[in-house]
Amino acid sequence: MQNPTSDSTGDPTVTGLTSRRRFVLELSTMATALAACSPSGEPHAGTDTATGTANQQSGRTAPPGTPSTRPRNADSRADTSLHHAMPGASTVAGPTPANVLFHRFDAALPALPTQEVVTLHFTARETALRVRDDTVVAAWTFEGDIPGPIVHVRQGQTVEFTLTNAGQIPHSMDFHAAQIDPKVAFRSVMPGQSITYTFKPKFAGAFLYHCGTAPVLMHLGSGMFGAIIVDPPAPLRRATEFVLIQSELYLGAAQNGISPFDYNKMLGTLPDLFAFNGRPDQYQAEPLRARRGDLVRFHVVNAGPTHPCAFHIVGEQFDTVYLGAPPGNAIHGVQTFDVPAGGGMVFEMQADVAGEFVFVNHSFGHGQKGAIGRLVIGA
Ligand SMILES: [Cu+2]
Repeated sequence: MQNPTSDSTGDPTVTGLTSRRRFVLELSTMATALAACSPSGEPHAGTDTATGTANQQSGRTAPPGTPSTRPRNADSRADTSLHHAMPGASTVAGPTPANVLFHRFDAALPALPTQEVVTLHFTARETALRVRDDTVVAAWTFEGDIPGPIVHVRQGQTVEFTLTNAGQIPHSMDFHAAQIDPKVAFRSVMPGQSITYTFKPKFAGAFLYHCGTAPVLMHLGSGMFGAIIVDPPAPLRRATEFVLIQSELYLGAAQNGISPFDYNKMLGTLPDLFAFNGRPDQYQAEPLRARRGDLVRFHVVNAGPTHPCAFHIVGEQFDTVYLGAPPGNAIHGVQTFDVPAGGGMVFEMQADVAGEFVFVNHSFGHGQKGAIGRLVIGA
């Protein structure tokens, strides 16, 4: 197996590049390192159905836009930028925008499965997705949506995860709830192939998952993220529970009605839009609902890829914010708390007062761009 590191330094196909191109390559290498951001604890053996296929040793350089014939790396450095022209923007080969209907993303926390081994099988695919009435994006997705499915497990359960890549480029899966060898488990999966690995969440909390294929910024910024909510062994107080995943949208000029996610804009870190659960303002249009007297629990995860989320509810205070590993690390009487990019925290409020409450990223330029919604407390 070729040492993937050598690709970014000594590969003759990389020589003679412009300084800007070289910067992008260096950035993608750095992004790959950032993909392995879970601490490496006790290693679990990842099993990979993607190894040992044709093209394994060809070593040829594919022209831009065609499948790579380079050796497959044993980690997530099976890099879309080292062997192809860097995709400046996301692309899809899906249906025309007229066929892409808007659907609201359900923010309710799904029920907890009861079995000891929770089996998940996600498919990565690139597809057109309508995120507003007037905006269809070229989305890179898990299970065809932004965000991917909300996963809910309990500490002590084992997650057996399989990723099948039905897309056109390599993808991978990095669970922040896992402590696992990222070079094995989080490595890229080639189109048409699959990878399976297992992990047992060590801590309760609200965790991000995302594609870790380099450049991570591009894959994360094009929609490949979601949340895994891990309950502690002893359940928290009964509550009405929601999951909100903040993300940023950096859009290029629409072509044939589809707006690509723009890599250079992502590098510029000035988003066009923000969203909770993939769609700007969707919970303004149709609010979340709870009843007076409920404990309302928000699992707030920030996919970024770059900016924090200053989570706040107008007219309310958080009785408790769990900074990590609930029920530990609790602070009380909180007005606003930042959830960093790549992080997740659990917010609780007692719905003593009926009314309409706006939840918002109180970095208001970002709230105004779509990270805002309504919570209606009925009588
Ligand atoms: Cu990906």
